[in-house]
Amino acid sequence: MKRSEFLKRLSAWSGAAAVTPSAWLAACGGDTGAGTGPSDDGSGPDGSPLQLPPTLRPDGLSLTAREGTVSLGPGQTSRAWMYDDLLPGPTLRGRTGDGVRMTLVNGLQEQTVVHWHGVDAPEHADGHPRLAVGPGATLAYDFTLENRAGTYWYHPHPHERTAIQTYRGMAGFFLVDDADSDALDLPAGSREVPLVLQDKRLDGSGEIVYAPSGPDIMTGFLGDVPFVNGTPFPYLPVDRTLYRFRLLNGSNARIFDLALTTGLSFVLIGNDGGFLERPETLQSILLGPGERVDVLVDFTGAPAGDTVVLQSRAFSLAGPPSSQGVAMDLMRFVISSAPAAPRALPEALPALPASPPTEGVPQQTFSFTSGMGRHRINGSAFQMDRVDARIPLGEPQVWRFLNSSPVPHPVHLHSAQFRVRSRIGGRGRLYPWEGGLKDTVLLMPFESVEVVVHFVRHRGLYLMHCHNLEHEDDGMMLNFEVT
Ligand SMILES: [Cu+2]
Repeated sequence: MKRSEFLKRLSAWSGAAAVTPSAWLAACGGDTGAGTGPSDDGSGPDGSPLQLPPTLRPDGLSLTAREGTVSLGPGQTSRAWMYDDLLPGPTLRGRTGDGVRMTLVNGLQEQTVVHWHGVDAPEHADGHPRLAVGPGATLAYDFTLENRAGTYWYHPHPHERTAIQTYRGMAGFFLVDDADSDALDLPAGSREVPLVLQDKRLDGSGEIVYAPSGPDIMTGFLGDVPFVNGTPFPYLPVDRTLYRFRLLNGSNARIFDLALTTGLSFVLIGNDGGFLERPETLQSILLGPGERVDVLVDFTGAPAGDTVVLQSRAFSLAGPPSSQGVAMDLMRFVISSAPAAPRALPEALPALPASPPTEGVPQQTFSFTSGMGRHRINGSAFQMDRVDARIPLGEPQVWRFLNSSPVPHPVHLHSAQFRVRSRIGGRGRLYPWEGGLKDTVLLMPFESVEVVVHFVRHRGLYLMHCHNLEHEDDGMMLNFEVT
């Protein structure tokens, strides 16, 4: 297909109310008349296969941040900022107790730093923006992996440049295993698939654009095109058996209400901080920026040749008009005709760490406001050297997050996982994916949540911020010190 033709189709697609597979396939030059399953001539599905980054042990590795060229679909390339020239970056995978020894090499034209999101890193290795290094410099990370098995990730965290660097492609998974996860004997190898969900805007020449307007900063920068592992609407051939998907919302601002077509459900087994108390079968999961879920999907009963679509369902949201909540088709699972052995679902999951006592513990309140287009916590914008909250090491506290605004705020804490205790206002309840341990909790407009925090490992300066990255860069972030 000629470049001009691609662009014409792409612009037609970007204006559509809902993002549909046929629209993407048309933009990519696929046959618009074709379905989303395998082609009649047996040459395979239309569009791009799901990309799977290599899995590496985070021990003695260097990670180079730089601009490169990436394929966004058949015949279409774009410039991106990436780790090791990959979008998403390499999947890091270690075990609890392992040493993490990584060197960040900054090949960008601006400063950067890596934050290991959800990982309990010591202060010097947490990726605070004051630790960012300039072009050509390197930054060494050396710490012990203390988290339980779970789905963590990594992304940049430089001052006021987190949004653009993450959006342009810098993000990857950081998976942790331990004896508990080994004992579960979950689907592995090609049947354990990390999926990072993102959205992007492409300009008239097919390049990824990042140029937020005032209204974009109010809502967060929303893309027209959903990407899974760096490709729009990819397909993954699957056998008729059980799969494990590690789902990460790596978008700047987009919230996904995930569901599967053809009546299939998710069996939720984990979230931000590892396994939940028990498996739970769900028809949909609402995932805000920064949040993760670990789910099993059983394709055993699916007819050979069938296509199952991972969708984000439409949802309505009060507040300023935007494309937040628009329906999107994210990717396809194409069911193989080869026989596969069925596998049982786990009946039980590893025990959660004991909860700290919360009776009579100190409380702190943090109010997230978005007045006049400025995003603030307790009325203040982030300042690098100001400490806004202190908490003694080992002391449990109840922290209350108030969203006093008409836009969602996914609130993220560095240093340690917390437990979500209650939600009032808005949806007024907690959801199964908000049990267990969390590092990011979604506050829809005018909701308040209470969380129990308990920092037991590391003293030092850490961050609390909104994980809507435009809000974060606008100053919706603060320093807290574990003393
Ligand atoms: Cu926010």
